[in-house]
Amino acid sequence: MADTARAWLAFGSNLGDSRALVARAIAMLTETPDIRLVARSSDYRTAPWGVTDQPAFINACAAVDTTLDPHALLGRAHAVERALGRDRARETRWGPRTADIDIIAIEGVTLSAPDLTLPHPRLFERAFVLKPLAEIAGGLVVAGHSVRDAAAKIDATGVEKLPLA
Ligand code: PH2
Ligand code: MG
Ligand code: MG
Repeated sequence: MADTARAWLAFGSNLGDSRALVARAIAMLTETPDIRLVARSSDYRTAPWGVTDQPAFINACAAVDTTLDPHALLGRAHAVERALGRDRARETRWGPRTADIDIIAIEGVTLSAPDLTLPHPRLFERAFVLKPLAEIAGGLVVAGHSVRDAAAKIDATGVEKLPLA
């Protein structure tokens, strides 16, 4: 059997029915045998970061176990984004999108490729990732930093945990 690694993923949407799109993205990505859903956070409504003049996002995080290598996992994530209406050719950096799936970290992997850096280089700047991630992986240590501690310290203004839909 192929090796299995734990991976932590961040999901976001701020176009269309964003809560449904995030749920759909998690379901589509994990309905294949080589990516198994381990845990999923609550949804969060979050103020836009980076480009602030755009609608609020829905964000969530998930933990998965996968036999895929990092680039194969990224390819699956991009395919799900496309299936949910995302068109990378027509969007701006940090701008509005129907579905965004970011790989935050993969157990035992550090990687610096043109299309993928692991762990995610902006994790510790982003309350919209740290808060949901701490809910499902508080004990996780990324690049020597505890996710739980970082989530407790970061300014989380505009990050609101939502009740189950
Ligand atoms: N994603 C971005 C840019 N800004 N802001 C929030 N709150 N949540 C996001 O997921 C997000 C963002 C680009 O991927
Ligand atoms: Mg992305
Ligand atoms: Mg993103």
